[in-house]
Amino acid sequence: MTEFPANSLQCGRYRLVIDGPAFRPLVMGVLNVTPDSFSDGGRFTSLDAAITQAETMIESGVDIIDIGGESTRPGAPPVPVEEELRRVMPVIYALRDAGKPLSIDTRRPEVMREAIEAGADMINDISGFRAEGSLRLLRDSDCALCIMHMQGEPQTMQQSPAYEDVCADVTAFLAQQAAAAVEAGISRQRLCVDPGFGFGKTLAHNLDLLARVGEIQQALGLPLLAGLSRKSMIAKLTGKPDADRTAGSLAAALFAASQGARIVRVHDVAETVDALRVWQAAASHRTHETRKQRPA
Ligand code: 7PJ
Repeated sequence: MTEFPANSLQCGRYRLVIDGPAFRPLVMGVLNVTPDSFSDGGRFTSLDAAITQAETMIESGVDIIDIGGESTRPGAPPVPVEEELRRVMPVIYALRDAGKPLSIDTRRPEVMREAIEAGADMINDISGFRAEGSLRLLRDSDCALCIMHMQGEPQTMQQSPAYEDVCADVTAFLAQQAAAAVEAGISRQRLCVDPGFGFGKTLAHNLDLLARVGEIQQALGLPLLAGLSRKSMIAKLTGKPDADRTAGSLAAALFAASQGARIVRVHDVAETVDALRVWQAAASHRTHETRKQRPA
């Protein structure tokens, strides 16, 4: 397994183990907060729905809850900052004592600031903290930062993604933003990186990156988070665009974990936790057997 300078990720109120004998890949569960909706009869708010979903994730063994109030799917229209805050903040207040690290999926410094003040443990930024002032405002907290690579902007990023060398380009961007974070006074122990599957990438780009997750992580010396769950690449590979993407997403998560990814970001938490447990029992048993046969 890759050796890191540190075997933990500083994540607000938590220190997450990301290496060493006690390590197992961490599962980040996606909690999308949609605008309030009214169902027949009673009032069914998005806050109630989000809390229920978070409770289910916790029972299923989630390690980090990733709260997002801005849809960043390809082609999605932008959400005003006030609306993003209105969606996300009540969920942070409702879940901050739930016993799990809370990550906030946002690109906006205003949302980052309020989320950190309310007790968020991690900021997950699909734009890799390119917004002016975002790194500076996080300096004095101890939250984790997930630096993700995205080419272009969500509305247009899938129109014609192009790279000289996708793995080299993505690695260079992540290294540059990690250096900018350190320059801004943020310890490397608070950083993780993400190649940003599906964010300005063709299927071929995504497969190149997935195959080289281990190399990218090694080159940066930072824990890598892989978000493959329900992405369009899964539908493209199965050839069933409208079908359930769970099985394909599980295969992708296990492959990323087998390449050394430290965190997987998923929608299907219970299924992913089970799959990782089985994979890891077999993988660590094999390592153990190999050590017995060939003493160091
Ligand atoms: C990702 C994300 C991802 C990280 C989204 C979706 C689109 N954050 N936020 N990595 N994807 N770090 O879930 O399909 O891949 S939103």
